[in-house]
Amino acid sequence: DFGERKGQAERMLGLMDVFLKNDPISLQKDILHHVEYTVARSRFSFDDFEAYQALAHSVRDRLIERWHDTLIHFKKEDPKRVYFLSLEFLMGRSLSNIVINLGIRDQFADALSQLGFDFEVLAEQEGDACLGNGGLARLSACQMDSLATLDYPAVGYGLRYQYGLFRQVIVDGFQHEQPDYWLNFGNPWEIERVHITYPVKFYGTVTDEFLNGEKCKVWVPGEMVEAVAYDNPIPGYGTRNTINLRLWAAKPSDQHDMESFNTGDYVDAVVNRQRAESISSILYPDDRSYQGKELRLKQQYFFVSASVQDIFRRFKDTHKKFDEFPEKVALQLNDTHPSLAIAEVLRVLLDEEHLSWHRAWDIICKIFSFTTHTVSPEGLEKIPVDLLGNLLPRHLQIIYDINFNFVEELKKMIGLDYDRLTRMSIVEEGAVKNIRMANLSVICSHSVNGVSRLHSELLRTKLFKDFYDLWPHKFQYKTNGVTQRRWIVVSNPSLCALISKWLGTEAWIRDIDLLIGLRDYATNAELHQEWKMVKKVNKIRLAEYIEAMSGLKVSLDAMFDVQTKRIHEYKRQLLNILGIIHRYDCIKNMDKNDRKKVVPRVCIIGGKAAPGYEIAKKIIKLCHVVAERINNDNDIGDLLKLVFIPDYNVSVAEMVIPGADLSQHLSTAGHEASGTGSMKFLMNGCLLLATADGSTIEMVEEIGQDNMFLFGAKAHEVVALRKKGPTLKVPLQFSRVVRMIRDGHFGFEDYFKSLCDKIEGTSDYFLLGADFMSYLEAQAAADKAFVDEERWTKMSILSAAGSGRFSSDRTIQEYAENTWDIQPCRCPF
Ligand code: Z2T
Repeated sequence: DFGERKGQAERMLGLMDVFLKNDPISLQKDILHHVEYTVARSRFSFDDFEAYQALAHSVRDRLIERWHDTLIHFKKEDPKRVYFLSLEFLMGRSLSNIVINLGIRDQFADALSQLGFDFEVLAEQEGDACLGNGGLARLSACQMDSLATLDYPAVGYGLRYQYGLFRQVIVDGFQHEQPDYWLNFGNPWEIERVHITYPVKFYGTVTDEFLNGEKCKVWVPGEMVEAVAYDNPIPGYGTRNTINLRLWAAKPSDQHDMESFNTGDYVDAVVNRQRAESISSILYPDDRSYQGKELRLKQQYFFVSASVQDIFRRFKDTHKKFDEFPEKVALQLNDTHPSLAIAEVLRVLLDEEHLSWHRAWDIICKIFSFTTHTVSPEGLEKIPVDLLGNLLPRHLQIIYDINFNFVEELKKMIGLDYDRLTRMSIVEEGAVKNIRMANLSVICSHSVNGVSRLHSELLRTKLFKDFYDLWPHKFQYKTNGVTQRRWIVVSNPSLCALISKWLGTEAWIRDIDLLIGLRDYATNAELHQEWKMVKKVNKIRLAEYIEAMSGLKVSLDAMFDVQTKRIHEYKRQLLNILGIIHRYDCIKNMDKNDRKKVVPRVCIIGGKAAPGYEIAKKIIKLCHVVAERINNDNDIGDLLKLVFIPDYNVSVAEMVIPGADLSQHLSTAGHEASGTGSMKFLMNGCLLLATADGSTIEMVEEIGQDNMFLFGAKAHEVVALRKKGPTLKVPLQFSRVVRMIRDGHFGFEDYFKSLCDKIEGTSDYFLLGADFMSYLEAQAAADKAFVDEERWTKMSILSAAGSGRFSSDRTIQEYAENTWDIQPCRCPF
């Protein structure tokens, strides 16, 4: 009876405060309440971790209020939504980010200090959520923050891995991988939705059947797994909007493998059921190689199928006609990893909603947009046809149908150019037949985005040239960005305060264009003083971390020179190490007087190597043996130090980046699709030493060539240089440092032989030799600038002032306007 329930609802409201209060007493009461009733500890004895848990739950309560209000508001308004599909989200810690976005950080800090706790100390109790590999995954996290802040009606979908990216431990200079069982200590930021579940089917056969006289396909699956939703509210800054990141976990389904219960052993059957959970158990740690593993394909389909069912359910709640689908739904594919969604949506429209191919295809062409993150053809994902046909027989048929129609159309347009038809086909013929997921994504999306201008150019002229010639209108780019909330406000509070003071407003936290206002003070002596102080504070924090971690004391007067990112040959950490050996060698050969002119450096390298990537692992070992030699050479002292920071992740980055003077981005031009680390350093007033690659090209345009240390061959020159190959002269300095490694100067010469072979002679694919002199010159220029403190500080201010374009707010606005066609939908306060 509605009348009665309404009466009850009113009574319930009367029992609750409309919203939780944020005054110091209420906050303290709430925290203590959670200590006693959630964490179940005595109010009189709880440690920092338990205090963190209670604090997190108090924050979570406030987060949930806004999240509910936002979801109700979206439901009422029913705007077109964007569904952001990504297999990886690298969230890091959440507490500080959430309280800052909710605007209640200081209130909580006050309440805690009255309870005798320090907010920062408790915030460090939180473990990182590492549900991703690197740039691509952190980009998803930054974009969620911007989607919420800009009030866009968005939903993120992903997988709730039980094991995140491995923890990197270094033993004797070698990388070892340890499992990251991150849920061990509970996760206060997720909301388990036991009733939001969908069945996901695998294997089986497809039969032809007749339904109302119409022929249709029926997929009889061989296995069924349940997807359970875990919701992660993502609050915007300066808005009530709090959007949802829904991550799926696999659970055994009641219908899973029914047979074994009737035929076999009951206990075995139950144990067998449990295997279903393995689908969402582990994140694959290779950031760009695809090994055609069945479990990975299962993960992809599992998350796609659950998300698509969820999207259809939401649509059908309020709509009857599928022709309205494109007016309400935009599906964003973060790389090809979720591209099975194309076949899945088609399958649902055809086999379950019984639309004609024509109508279903028309919908597909309007709803999907695809962003690719790679430059190399080898980086494009392929799935063996046998694997796909066995796991998802109906989807393979659908992909064949898409391809058949596409190739027929193509023939009409380009004639019988078989080479081109072969290149453009979704199916790759060969010893093993493969499905090319990138071709599928390009053919079925209305928009294909690159992640920087150069990247897009390379897509148009190389990777997807055939497609560009056919559909030039599809190809666009949205240069990546990062969120200033995480990368300045959370991670560099002193810089944040300084910027707000000089701009006279905190508005830049939502409106990054205001940052340019700092330019007016680029030579202001007072700002210079304060700017240097901020850097010093952050260098102290980093130096303390280094000492705690490795026992190494570093000088604060030295230039902190940082290269942190996944270890890859194309990112050329090896070039950095060779440069360091060269520097060491030079200092060794100097007399006392010359040594006085040397700019002291602390070189910091960090990053994980994919577990199976031998060369990358050797680079890590090389870094350690070189560090061992240099750091223990008393003759060198503070003039040069080399530190490898283990287990580089989001929270380590939050500490390292603000403390860097110089950061290095050394990818061979044309290989880094965008790069986002550089943007975080730039925002923090750190100078860049970089090649003209990915987004750095656009950074030069923003801050000017004079404020960066650019070096190396340009993308168009790289091709020509490679052709020269064996005739290329490499500088003596280069041969000399490589020889030092070969001759066992640092030990392990047998182990490093293959590494040296990779960069000498014709096999120097990434052109370390060709770029070496130019690299050393850029390094010398950086040294020169560093001794001129005033000039350096000015460059630093201009770097931060010019970083506005690299906010993910700008990226997301461009996507919303030019790709997804969605409008903000702001929840009233
Ligand atoms: C990744 O992080 C990136 C590209 C990939 O290609 C895979 C992964 Cl895991 C398949 C990076 C790019 O290397 C980097 O240039 C870019 O900034 C980042 O994605 C975000 O677009």
